[in-house]
Amino acid sequence: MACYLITGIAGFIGSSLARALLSCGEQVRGVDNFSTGKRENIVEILDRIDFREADILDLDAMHNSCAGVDYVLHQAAIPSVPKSVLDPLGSNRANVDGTVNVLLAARDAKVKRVVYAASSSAYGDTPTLPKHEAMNPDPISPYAVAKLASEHYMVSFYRCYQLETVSLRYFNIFGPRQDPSSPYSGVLAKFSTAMLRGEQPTILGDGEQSRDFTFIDNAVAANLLACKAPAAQAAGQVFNVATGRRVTLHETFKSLQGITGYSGTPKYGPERDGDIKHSLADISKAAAGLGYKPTVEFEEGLRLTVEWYRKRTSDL
Ligand code: UD2
Repeated sequence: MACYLITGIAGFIGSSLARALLSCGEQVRGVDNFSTGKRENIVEILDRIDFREADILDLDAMHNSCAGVDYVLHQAAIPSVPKSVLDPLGSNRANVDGTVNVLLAARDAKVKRVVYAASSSAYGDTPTLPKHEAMNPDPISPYAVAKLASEHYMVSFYRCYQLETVSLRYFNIFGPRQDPSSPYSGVLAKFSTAMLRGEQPTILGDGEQSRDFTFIDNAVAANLLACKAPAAQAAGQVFNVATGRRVTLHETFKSLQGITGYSGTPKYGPERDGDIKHSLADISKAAAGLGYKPTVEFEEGLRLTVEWYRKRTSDL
């Protein structure tokens, strides 16, 4: 049994990782400051995890949290492009300074490996598709810059201190427990819940933008593989975590009409500042280096997600 520290454990991805690790019989410790995470995401597992309410900006708390840990899964972040455009300093603090704290604490505690939640936003709006890891990054939003800076810190800590680090560039992860209620929530959480309530979702832009939407179980599997992959293949490396297929918002809206039964039309609003037009991953590096293979395709993931929200529509 290994001990895992999950930063951002009360978030959508952090709490999903915790559940998966518990079901494998692993020991789970977690930190969260509830800035975007929610207590309800971990309430059912609180008696089985070592939870500490703490901010990753608190270096002492990070040192305490890393003591005796084998693997750190660093998910804590302020994950939003538009929020970072409004508050670049706040984004930088959480997404860069916070990461450096986690790395320092992990280095000092001699953890075996740190796996980091990087972002596909690092690629920016370069026209080449699919995006592969050897391409030059070209971030647009402050969020994308911060996520890329933290990736560089991951590599730096491997080179300077031999702390094994792996960055996973998540491509629009979605699924149960993703918060639909904030103005900065992911589009699938917002669309699914709006359409279940019979409300019009808002498409920002022309609806022809596309994403490699990736169901949560695939991201969870990638993290577990990234902990165990041989260092020669994984340490100091960056990997795309995606499905290798993209869908437009219009296509997504149509799929959701079928699943939710919503028969109305969408509204349209202005394109967001810092938005990316098309995003699609080449996942061959993760396949070769980590043994990663997506197991849940987009439509199936969408069905599972809507089912989960449907059971909770009364609370939405
Ligand atoms: C970026 C990253 C993603 C992750 C995420 C964290 C890219 C390609 N992806 O996601 O990997 O790091 O940031 O937040 O950079 N939209 C609407 N209506 C809405 C909400 C959104 O039309 O109500 C549009 C939005 O303008 C965008 C698309 O939906 O074109 C996806 O938006 P999102 O906020 O779900 O995710 P995105 O792509 O900014």
